Amino acid sequence: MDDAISRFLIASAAVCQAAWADGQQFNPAEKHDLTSASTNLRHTIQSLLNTTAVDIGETAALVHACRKVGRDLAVRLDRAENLVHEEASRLRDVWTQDAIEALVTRIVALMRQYQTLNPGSDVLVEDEQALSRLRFNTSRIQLTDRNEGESQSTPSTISSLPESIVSVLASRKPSQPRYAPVSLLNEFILDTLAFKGMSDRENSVAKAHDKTFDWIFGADDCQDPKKDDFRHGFAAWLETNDPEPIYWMTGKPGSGKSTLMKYLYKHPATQTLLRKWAGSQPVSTAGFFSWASGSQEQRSESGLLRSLLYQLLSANPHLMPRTFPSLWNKIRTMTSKERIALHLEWDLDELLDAFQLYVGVARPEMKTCLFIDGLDEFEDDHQALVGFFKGLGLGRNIKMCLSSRPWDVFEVAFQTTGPSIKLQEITENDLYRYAADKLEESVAVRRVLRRDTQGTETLCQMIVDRADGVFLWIKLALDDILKGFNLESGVSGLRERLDQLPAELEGLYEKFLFQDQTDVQLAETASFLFLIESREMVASFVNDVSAGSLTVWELAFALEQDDDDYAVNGEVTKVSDTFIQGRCSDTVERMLQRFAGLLGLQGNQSQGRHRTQRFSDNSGVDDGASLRQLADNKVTFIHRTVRDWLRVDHVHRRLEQRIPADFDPHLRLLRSYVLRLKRPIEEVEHHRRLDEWWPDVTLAMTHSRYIVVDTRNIQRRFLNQLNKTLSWLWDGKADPYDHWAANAFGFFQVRKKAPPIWHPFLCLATKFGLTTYVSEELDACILQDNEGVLSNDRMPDIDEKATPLLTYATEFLCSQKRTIYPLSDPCMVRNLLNRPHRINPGPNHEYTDFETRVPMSSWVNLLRHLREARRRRMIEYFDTDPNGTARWAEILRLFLEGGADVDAVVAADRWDPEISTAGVIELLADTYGAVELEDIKRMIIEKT
Ligand SMILES: *[C@@H]1O[C@H](CO)[C@@H](O)[C@H](O)[C@H]1NC(C)=O
Ligand SMILES: *[C@@H]1O[C@H](CO)[C@@H](O)[C@H](O)[C@H]1NC(C)=O
Ligand SMILES: *[C@@H]1O[C@H](CO)[C@@H](O)[C@H](O)[C@H]1NC(C)=O
Ligand SMILES: *[C@@H]1O[C@H](CO)[C@@H](O)[C@H](O)[C@H]1NC(C)=O
Ligand SMILES: CC(=O)N[C@H]1CO[C@H](CO)[C@@H](O)[C@@H]1O
Repeated sequence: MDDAISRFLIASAAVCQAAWADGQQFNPAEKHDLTSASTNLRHTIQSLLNTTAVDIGETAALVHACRKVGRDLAVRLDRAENLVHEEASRLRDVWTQDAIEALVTRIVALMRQYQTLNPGSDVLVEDEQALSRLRFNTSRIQLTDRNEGESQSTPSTISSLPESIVSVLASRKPSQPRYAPVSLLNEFILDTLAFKGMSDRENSVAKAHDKTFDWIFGADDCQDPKKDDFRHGFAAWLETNDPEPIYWMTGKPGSGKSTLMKYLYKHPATQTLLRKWAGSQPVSTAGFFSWASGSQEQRSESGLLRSLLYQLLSANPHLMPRTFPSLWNKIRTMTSKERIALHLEWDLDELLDAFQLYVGVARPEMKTCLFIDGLDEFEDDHQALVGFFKGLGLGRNIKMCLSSRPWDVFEVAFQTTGPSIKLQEITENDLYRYAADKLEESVAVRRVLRRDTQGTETLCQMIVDRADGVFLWIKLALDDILKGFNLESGVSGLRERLDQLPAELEGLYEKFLFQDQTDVQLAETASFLFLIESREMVASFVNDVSAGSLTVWELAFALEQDDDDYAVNGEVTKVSDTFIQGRCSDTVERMLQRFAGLLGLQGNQSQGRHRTQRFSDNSGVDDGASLRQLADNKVTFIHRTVRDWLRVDHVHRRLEQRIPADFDPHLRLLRSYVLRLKRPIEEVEHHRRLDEWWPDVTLAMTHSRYIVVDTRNIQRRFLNQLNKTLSWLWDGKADPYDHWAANAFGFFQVRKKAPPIWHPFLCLATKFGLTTYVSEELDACILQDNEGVLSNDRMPDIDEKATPLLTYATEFLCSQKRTIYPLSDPCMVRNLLNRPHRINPGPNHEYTDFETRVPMSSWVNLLRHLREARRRRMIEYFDTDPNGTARWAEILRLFLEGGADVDAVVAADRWDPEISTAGVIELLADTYGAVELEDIKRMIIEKT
């Protein structure tokens, strides 16, 4: 098999090169080259296709991808041959520059994949290098002939901001352009820089124990030479024009780096010392606490730059225009409506440019000090990160305090060149003191210890020795040994228990979760974990970082099966404080027990300025407020090493095996939302602000899509209760079509003029890809009809003009934009086509387009969508992704089998002329030469 793959790849590379040369300049010799290369390629494709591959895993994926590319290539070879026979025309008609570039890129990627899987083999090295050079050249050519056809794509990066907006505005107001107020523009740019969860980590870093670090800025000597060295050295580094711009702090995971960094960053003395350094100039400080268990943005270089720019520019807004000169000029002539409509996405290069500009303008007029924690936790290339900071340090007026694990890349960069400190060296006494304090906390233990000072000292020293600088280990180990304390065994009993504890953090986790728990308890631990992970996954799909951790209240309604009944039958009733108290403390207690304290609570301070202030509206002090805060607390891992350990394959698998067979975390979290609606913490309030529900609706609907285990067949009832409860809470107008879910479609202005939306919740469920639910609802309608129940209040007939479900099911056919909705799913389309009904008319039913209000059908809409995707270059050549061309081609096939009208015509629009069904398919097949499209083309020919 490997052999067949490598021969195929080499042969493809030869064809790429021949085709590329052919594209440069047509001459007969090269044509011959291409012909013989093609013949050779055909053989290799043949043998690739008829070897039997039974491999699993990555090799299987590679084989699949190669076969797919091979079959696509065969289509192109056929076509090229036909052309060459007919006339000695340019092969570029078949091999467009785009296609060649895509093929080169794809083959290079496959070659690299092959080499990773076959480390010893070097058969592909030369060809890969030749192709890579080619790729560089082709992509440069690309740059110039790309613009045509691209003009309609929506701008997403700053540099592609529509100049047209600016020029239109300029022509409208030829005199003095009206500029928006500066403060408004500052706010606007700051908002685009901010990302959700930006300061989560900073807030989640544990506060230093008691006065652990107070010696650093204290007046007294600490009687510890290492500490004194550090504190004097660090203070001097802060307050003088130290030639070394970088101070490096290093230590093992759990040794308290983040805690120390946060302490230093927040301490007023730091500011005082920095002001001495600055003299007459102002000082700016900014901090970033990266977080490996956090979102992408929280541990990426672009997240770092956004956060730093946000902090620095919030403090120095006057530097904004010079940091973002072109953006500034563009947005200041826009109306606020235009600005709101502008959706900016930052890319790393733009952020780097902006940061360099900022530093350039800030340098002469102020001093800047950055605190950046956890360099090892960044996902990016660490060497590049080191280079970035060292580069910043080259100029004057910037200092950086950086922390990381003691990895080689950082040691080499920082240890010998500048001041640095190893945490273990300065924390040893603190660890000792922490252990001693902790032991003293309980009266009973204290009494025993007092009687045996010698033994106590030995015990504390033992603890410190075994902890090896890791604070977290001591905390967990002490919690554990104190739990089992009894008077008879006394200090020696504690020592024995200590001896039995593993010396590594991971060992402790293993003991707490697996060895110290019964099977039943472990099952509960597993359920907890999978609730947490399911939410992480769903929050990341809908791009809502702030929802990534469950709150106590969300968890409280996800644990017990008993709650199913209230979710299905209960009324909306405000819950009592006692109820909140009971649910929350029960949930928290179970969480602490099942995770032995490895899960903790994170307070509410991290929501930032977007948070609605509803809880704090209550006048005066009431206990309810603190209860609600408890309910609002987020459940998080106490340290990233816990998260990392739980992600380790064999640990994860062991927990997976423990999940109760009828437990589905997504089903539970869907239910949790229904219950939170039905048992509100606050006074029930009817209103029309969908925005307030929308984030939770999005999460609940997405959870529903992932439900796998539904033994009680209850998903549909939960979703109907969600719809019913929100309908009840919705402050509806007399208008029968005024439904909360209708507000999720299009902008108000569009909606006002569009045909009404029928069954908006069903439409929404279709957009969210809830295949099972939608099918069950349709089956229920069909059953009703068969039983002769006349169209009743529940499902009135469909308005002829309303957009049908099939159109919603194909809205995200091949979009590359990130949305909260999934890509269109063939399964959903098949189910809809198989269940024709008044409210689900077939593919040819004519309705009125929601936005343009022209006559449309689901089928024509689909064709139009694909043609547009081609024009906007949203479709990949040689697409090997099963979720790519293969998926939407399958949807096309289903439509055709489901009776789509092959004589349908797509009307002309602003960009494209009128075109027939066959025309669209031919256009796609010709452009992409994908085997699936060839099949569709044949289907159409057979049908016409
Ligand atoms: C592979 O294809 C060739 C035709 O190119 C055929 O002769 C041969 O029998 C096939 N081998 C297998 C294993 O199917
Ligand atoms: C790519 O371009 C460079 C310089 O423009 C040229 O020297 C090189 O030969 C080209 N590579 C190929 C494979 O054509
Ligand atoms: C959603 O709720 C509304 C109002 O109760 C109801 O008319 C509609 O039929 C419901 N939709 C579905 C799909 O159950
Ligand atoms: C395709 O998409 C589905 C749903 O979005 C996802 O579960 C699956 O992993 C994807 N498959 C691949 C190969 O990317
Ligand atoms: C625990 C905690 O951080 N509580 C905070 C929650 O938010 C209120 C108001 O925003 C603060 O006053 C509390 O300190």
